[in-house]
Amino acid sequence: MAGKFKFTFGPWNIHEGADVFGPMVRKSVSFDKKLESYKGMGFDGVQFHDDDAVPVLEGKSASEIVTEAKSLKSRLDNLGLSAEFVAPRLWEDPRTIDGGFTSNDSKSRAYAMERSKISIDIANALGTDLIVLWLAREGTYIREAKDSKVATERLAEAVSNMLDYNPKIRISIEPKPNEPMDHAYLPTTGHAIALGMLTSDPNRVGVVIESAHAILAGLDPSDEMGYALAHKKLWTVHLNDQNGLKFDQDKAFGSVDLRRAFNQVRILDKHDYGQNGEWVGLDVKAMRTQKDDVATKHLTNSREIFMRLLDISRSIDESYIQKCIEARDYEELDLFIMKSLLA
Ligand code: XLS
Ligand code: MG
Repeated sequence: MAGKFKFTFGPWNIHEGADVFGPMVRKSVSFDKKLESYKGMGFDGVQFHDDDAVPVLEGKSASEIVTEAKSLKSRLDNLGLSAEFVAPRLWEDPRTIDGGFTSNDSKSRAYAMERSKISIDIANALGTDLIVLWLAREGTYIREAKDSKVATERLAEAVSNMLDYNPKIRISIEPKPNEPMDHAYLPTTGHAIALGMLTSDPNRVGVVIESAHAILAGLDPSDEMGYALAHKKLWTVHLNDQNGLKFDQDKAFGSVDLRRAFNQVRILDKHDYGQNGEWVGLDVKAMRTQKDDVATKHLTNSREIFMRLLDISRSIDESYIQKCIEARDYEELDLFIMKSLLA
């Protein structure tokens, strides 16, 4: 238990505070200013959507896109930052109203595929082999709208096409059970890993586990992580927190349930997460009430909580835990963990 962790977040995690019920409440921070803030806050890597890296993809040729991505790569190099992954943003275009890969319209499916290939080119130019697929609209509002067997086959085919397009990339699927859809096709870690088995190269398909998404599925994020670790499929994480079954809150890590956060840190540390270059990614939103000059505290707080929980986990009396387990005295273990968190 002595590994070192390195952290990332995406530029969308510094935001203006708009929500579905109201407009922006903070000034926009330029992309360059955001990048300049990473190191000072203790972050060494950046997560990207395709159009975070190359804004306004529409109308640009493939070579223009790659040139722009390469110039971003040198800016990252100058700042001492690495790109962690690139994710195609498949949920905002009018062509993906009914989903991308699982759309009933073949033109939409073709668009989703083209856009995903562009993301791969961008990742390549940014020097990362990791593609994240958060499949926002791959699901339904009503059961009868799509055929779930066909949809699953279409997802597998799309992932295979991406793998075949570039033999070096790895794809981490980010499961989420709902929102924006009523039901999403890849709701859990198990679904994501199993989908990988239907593709042309299962070895290159893994998962990213977002704490809030697991909680929304009624699952414990640390157990989901353990499941993925056992399959050697946990290639990145999106840590945050979530207060029960409601909209996806992306709260600061540990801010709702410290013990749940503790167990995520613990399972990662116990099984040497990071030894193969995996990053600790955050996906957190600032509260809308936060003023401009203090609108990055959710990021630094999340990182601080991770490090403090790591300290607790590493200094805890493991032999006492073992004793409780041997005696099958889980009440005693329960209190011991709570006291350790209170200390
Ligand atoms: C949204 C997702 C998104 C992905 C990247 O809920 O978490 O942020 O991580 O597309
Ligand atoms: Mg996420």
